[in-house]
Amino acid sequence: SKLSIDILTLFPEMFSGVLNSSILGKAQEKELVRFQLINFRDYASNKHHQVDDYPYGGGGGMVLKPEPLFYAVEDRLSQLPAQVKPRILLMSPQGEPYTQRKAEELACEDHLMFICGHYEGYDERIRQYLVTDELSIGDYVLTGGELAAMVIIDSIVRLREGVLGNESSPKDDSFSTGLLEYPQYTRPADFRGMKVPEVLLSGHHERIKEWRHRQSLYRTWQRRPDLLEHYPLSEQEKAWLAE
Ligand code: 6GU
Repeated sequence: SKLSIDILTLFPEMFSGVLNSSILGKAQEKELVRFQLINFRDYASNKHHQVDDYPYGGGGGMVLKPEPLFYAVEDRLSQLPAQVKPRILLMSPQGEPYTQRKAEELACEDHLMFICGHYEGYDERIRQYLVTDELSIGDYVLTGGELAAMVIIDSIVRLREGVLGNESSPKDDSFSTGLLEYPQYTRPADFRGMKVPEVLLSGHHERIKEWRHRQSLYRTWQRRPDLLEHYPLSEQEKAWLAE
């Protein structure tokens, strides 16, 4: 079935390239997903279409006013059947760290609403009374939530049935297997003396499978030891890492 995604932003033009290209563009053509871009400046009650204001109590920066976002969300909800209760996702560096697990959870929904702020903070009442999930894509600061929303949307849409070809199954994704991916090679077998590992040319499917698993494990141990804390190692796997 179709996933509806509404995106509330002051910069809808930022999304056109990402949503209309490649896999996401194809997913729209196949009617597996639809995107609705909403400029919440259109809902500013103020005659200057003002969406932000100075913080009460002073201090630097500006704060997004509640009215434009509440009115934009309420207008959109009024267009939907009453039983539809979309998750309302706020993009913010103060949010819950976004993970593959969260992507899998959100990919089960049929309607999502993203709220993207830019430069500034959100009036706390937006979090308290409007939003269901506040999400961060990592410990660094972006100028706005738009790039974060694009990252999250991409990770959700690719999990929907029919979006990816059979070539790439979400079941094989690093964070679903719990390990990083193994090294891959294609032709030529020898490029300027840089050779493809012998085992991959051997045709021994059992040996290839074992080599790949060892590579995944070793790479995870070297680069992301934190991932192994939740991965129960077999005696064989412990022995490989000890070598
Ligand atoms: Cl969701 N928004 C912004 N502005 N910065 C971020 C972020 C989100 N996640 C990490 N940094």
